[in-house]
Amino acid sequence: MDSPIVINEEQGSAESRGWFVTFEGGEGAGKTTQIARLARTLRSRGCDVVSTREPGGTPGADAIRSLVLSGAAEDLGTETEAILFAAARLDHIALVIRPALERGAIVLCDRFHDSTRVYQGLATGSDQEFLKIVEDAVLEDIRPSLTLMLDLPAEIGLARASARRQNAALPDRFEKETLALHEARRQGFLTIARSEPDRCVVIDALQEEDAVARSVLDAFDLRLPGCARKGADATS
Ligand code: T5A
Repeated sequence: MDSPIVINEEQGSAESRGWFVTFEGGEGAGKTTQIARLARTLRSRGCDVVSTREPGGTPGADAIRSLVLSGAAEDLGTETEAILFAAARLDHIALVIRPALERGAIVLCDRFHDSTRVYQGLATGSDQEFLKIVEDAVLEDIRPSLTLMLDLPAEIGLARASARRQNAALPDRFEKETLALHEARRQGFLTIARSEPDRCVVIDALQEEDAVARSVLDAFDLRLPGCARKGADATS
């Protein structure tokens, strides 16, 4: 196995190491919007930024995305769905995330392992020990340096997601579930944030878009100062 990339406590201490930042939260919380904005800001500082998403990010993972979001795997049960997300993540890490981090890039990822912990885990009552074994096997040393949890009432996020769809498509496998379950997922993300405060920052996603972007950038600069400095050095 390759030598491990230490991405947690030694952020940016070696020039060749990148930074792995994940965005998490419920449906329509604004993750895609905010990743695009943060990527633009960081690129304007001269940073090498890779924006990606889960499930997906590679042709193989995108195929699994289509399968899972269509609902075709729903009857197989939550743990099987967790394995499908894990398979997509394994490919995504191998082909996109690890190579980008190894060359020193900032990887901004729309959902990652916390989504499995919440959607297939905390909010479902499935076997936590099983999910932990799968998570450790897939992630190995690839752990986010920073996770931005975009938080807002589930009802509002769902309304935003629905407005964006403009009736062009039906809600996917997860969007169509009950409001109570979406609220349970919101609480699941907040529970993770409380239990891992060194990694997670909760962002008030109810604010208007520019204010959310400022909160995201402030959290990024505060938590990953070496990363901001590296970008500034690159442009000077
Ligand atoms: N899943 C995923 C699992 O179950 N397990 C897993 O392990 C993983 C990785 C993915 C689904 O898969 C599940 C979770 C999901 O259900 P997806 O289509 O990728 O499905 O869905 P989401 O990740 O939820 O992405 P969405 O596109 O629905 O939401 P975003 O990205 O959070 O929101 P965004 O930025 O697209 O914004 C939604 C709308 O709101 C507006 C935007 O313009 C857009 O129209 N908006 C705002 N409006 C007002 N104020 C603001 N501050 C706004 N910010 C954005």
